[in-house]
Amino acid sequence: MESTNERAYDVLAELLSNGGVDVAGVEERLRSQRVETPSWGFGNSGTRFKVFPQPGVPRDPFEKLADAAEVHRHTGICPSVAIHIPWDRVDDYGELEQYAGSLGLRIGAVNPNLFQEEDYRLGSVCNPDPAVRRKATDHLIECVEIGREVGSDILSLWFADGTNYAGQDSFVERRARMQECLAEAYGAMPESMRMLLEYKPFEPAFYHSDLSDWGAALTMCQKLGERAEVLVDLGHHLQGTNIEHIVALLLDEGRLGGFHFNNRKYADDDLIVGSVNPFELFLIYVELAEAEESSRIDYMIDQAHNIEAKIEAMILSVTNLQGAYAKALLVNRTKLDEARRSGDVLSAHRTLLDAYATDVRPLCAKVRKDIGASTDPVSAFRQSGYAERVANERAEGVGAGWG
Ligand code: LRH
Ligand code: MN
Repeated sequence: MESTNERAYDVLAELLSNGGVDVAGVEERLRSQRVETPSWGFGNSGTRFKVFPQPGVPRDPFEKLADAAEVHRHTGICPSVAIHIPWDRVDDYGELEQYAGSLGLRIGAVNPNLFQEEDYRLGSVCNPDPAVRRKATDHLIECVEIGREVGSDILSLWFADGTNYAGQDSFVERRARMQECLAEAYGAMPESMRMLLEYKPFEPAFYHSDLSDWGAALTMCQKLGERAEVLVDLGHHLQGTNIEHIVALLLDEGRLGGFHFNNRKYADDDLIVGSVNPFELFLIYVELAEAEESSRIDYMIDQAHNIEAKIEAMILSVTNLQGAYAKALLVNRTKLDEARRSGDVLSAHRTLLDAYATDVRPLCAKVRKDIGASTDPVSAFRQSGYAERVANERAEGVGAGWG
């Protein structure tokens, strides 16, 4: 007896193929979608006002990997986990990599942390004090070594560096200091490793940030070398910024290295991706779907689940990304190109709206089933009792967090 989902899928597949969509091709790309989860998204996090600890939060990097494996089990497309150093520092990184392998995972991007030590009050790689820059560069090189040990080929860099008052320091001298430090770290990377530079307009710096926007990051990458690319964190844009345009531009420059997916209503809110502006996420995937076959892009989530259940939030985030990608793959490119060429403004716009308005849930459910994952991941996770089980197992000790 066909389930409702299966019947819904059959109706949708027929509708799409009658509309000229290569349904098998779309499903193949959905099966090969990959999203990397952040180890720190499973730990306690909050705002400057309060961190609300949650029961069952992992107490060490191994338990973070166990939770990430649960996300992969239900979604089928999250086989790698980004780590953050020192939050995920362990005595034996080989053991951590082994454990990840035993869970069907691998360690993804390695994120150094140059924003939580007193020495970095006036910056890390941009600090006026050469001794502080030396310390910061040594940490970057330490993370390159950790990358070698865990089999990672991504060094993912974000700098809190900036100033709080006009006149505090020289923009250009800080930029030269950063380039010198990053060039040394770049030189320490094995040929297989890429360096991702993540920009952010403000916070914790409130007058200027040294890597403030895509232009600052792109031009720094061009100075460093071919294996330096830009990372776009969706929360790192001023209100009114057209992020999909930036994505298209970086793709055209061949320097779009990766994403930190999340969503915001105001600033760097780190909310669940697609929870505030799902249409924007769709438009970003419309640009990616067209160009991604020619470039390697690392899709990562970077969120802080301050009040909501963390594993479920991660699973919901991944299903939102699967949905956005599926809708973007349904755009009738021939019709779009025709409308654009003939200046038919609204026909071009409605071609996107048609794809966006398609309920792709039966398609995503079928694809997840085909790759051995859950048709309805959030419900399956809730029914698994995993959250209750780990809350009991992890009752002792302290949940991991940002410090
Ligand atoms: C900075 C940022 C960066 C991380 C941190 C957890 O806002 O987006 O990517 O290192 O969050
Ligand atoms: Mn980020």
